[in-house]
Amino acid sequence: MKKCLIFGLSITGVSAVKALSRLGWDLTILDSRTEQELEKTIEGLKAYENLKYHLGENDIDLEGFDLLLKSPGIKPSLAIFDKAKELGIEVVSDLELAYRISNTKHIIAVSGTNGKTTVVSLIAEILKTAGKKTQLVGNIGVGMLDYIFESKEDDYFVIETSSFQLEHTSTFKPEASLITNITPDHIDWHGSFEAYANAKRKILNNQGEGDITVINIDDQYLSQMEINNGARLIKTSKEKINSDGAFVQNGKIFVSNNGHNIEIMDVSDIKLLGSHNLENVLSAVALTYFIGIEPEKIKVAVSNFKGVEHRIEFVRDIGGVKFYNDSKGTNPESTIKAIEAVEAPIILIGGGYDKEANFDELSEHYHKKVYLLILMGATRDKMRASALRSSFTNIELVDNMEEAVKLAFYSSESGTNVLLSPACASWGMYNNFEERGRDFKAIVGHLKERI
Ligand code: UMA
Repeated sequence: MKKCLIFGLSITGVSAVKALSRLGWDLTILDSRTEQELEKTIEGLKAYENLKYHLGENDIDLEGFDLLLKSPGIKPSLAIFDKAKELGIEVVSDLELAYRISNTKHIIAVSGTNGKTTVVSLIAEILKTAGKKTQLVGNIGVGMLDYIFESKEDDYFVIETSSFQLEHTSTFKPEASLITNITPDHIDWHGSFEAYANAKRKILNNQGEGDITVINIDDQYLSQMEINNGARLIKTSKEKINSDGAFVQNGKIFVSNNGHNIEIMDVSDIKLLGSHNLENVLSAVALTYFIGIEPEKIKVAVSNFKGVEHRIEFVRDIGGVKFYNDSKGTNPESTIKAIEAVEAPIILIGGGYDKEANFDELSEHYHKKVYLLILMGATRDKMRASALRSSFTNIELVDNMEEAVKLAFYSSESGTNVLLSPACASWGMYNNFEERGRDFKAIVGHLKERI
């Protein structure tokens, strides 16, 4: 019987308890939160007997454990991971463990700094339209181990993978991997951009003949990345044509298969806003085409796809003032893309947890379209200082979402677009970006029309 330490008892930990109990493993749970804080979760797991809890700290005597399953959000710099290394105890992510346990042949994994959720959602829609049984799991908010026993060999697993999850993989090998783009993010967790980019690359390292690797070469880092993993390399671009890939010409999306061009659809049929979303569509189109989905099914699914919650999601129009929820804008890059996608004049609500990001490039983008910048959270002063350095001065600081939304509404007039795109994670104010987005939408929902 394997003796496993499950570190972290939230989405990942709960899904691990449920799956690994079925395998009859001996499970101990470690979490820095106290029994009282975890009361509801523990109550929900009471059917699982023989669980051992070690709560209220980040450490435990590791003697006797075979495996340490680390929840992705937990920083790898904690002392317990050094101890695990010394004792030769393997530390894995749920991504690695799910891969080892599952018997599903069709694993599609998507990584990248931005656009992952849109791309996996689109891929899943295309597969479903083509009649394939598909599970969408991972960083999108669904535990990786949730469906492994229900799934059959021919089912498709579409996995949104984060750098946190990829970092602790060793044998994970998807049949199709895709990287959307790589720009600096999560430096506080990984320690450096290089370490972050290397974690993302792990998605394709074990691939080989018979597999496909899809990359977006409109991204500067990816366009220069050397890939020699033996898989078929598919490149997508809004401009450049590759013999194996997807591209745009005369307002149409084409796939090129060994230099043979196949028309997929008109760009004007895409309902998603912004040129970054065109890149996302190209990625999803290329991946699904090269795993054998019919072009007609791809066209139908992409044309019907209206986007994902919390990603430049249209919320409400009050007398010509439109509200957009881009709570998933958790880094400066994605907020730049949201600013580019939404029409001016924009009132931008930003700020949140400090991931040690640099906001200077973002600040340069305010001038183009942003009329007023409303900042909250731990980064508000840092973001304000950066905006001032770029000579953008129309800035207000607030303490919470309600103040931010009300101030935005009172400062707006018909034609203004109010955009929540924080450029930061939600922690410190919320448990996750979904909660932040829902709070924004609820507050916007309660605003009264002006007379
Ligand atoms: N904990 C400790 N000690 C610590 C830190 C945390 O014990 O030092 C405990 C917490 O008390 C809590 C648990 O660990 O009980 C939290 O674990 P977690 O942060 O890994 O959260 P999960 O709920 O398991 O969700 C994770 C992903 N979260 C993160 O990577 C931060 C979810 O991605 C993912 O959907 C889920 O697994 C299923 O795969 C969220 C995310 O924010 C959406 N991702 C980042 C992003 O998109 O930018 C990477």
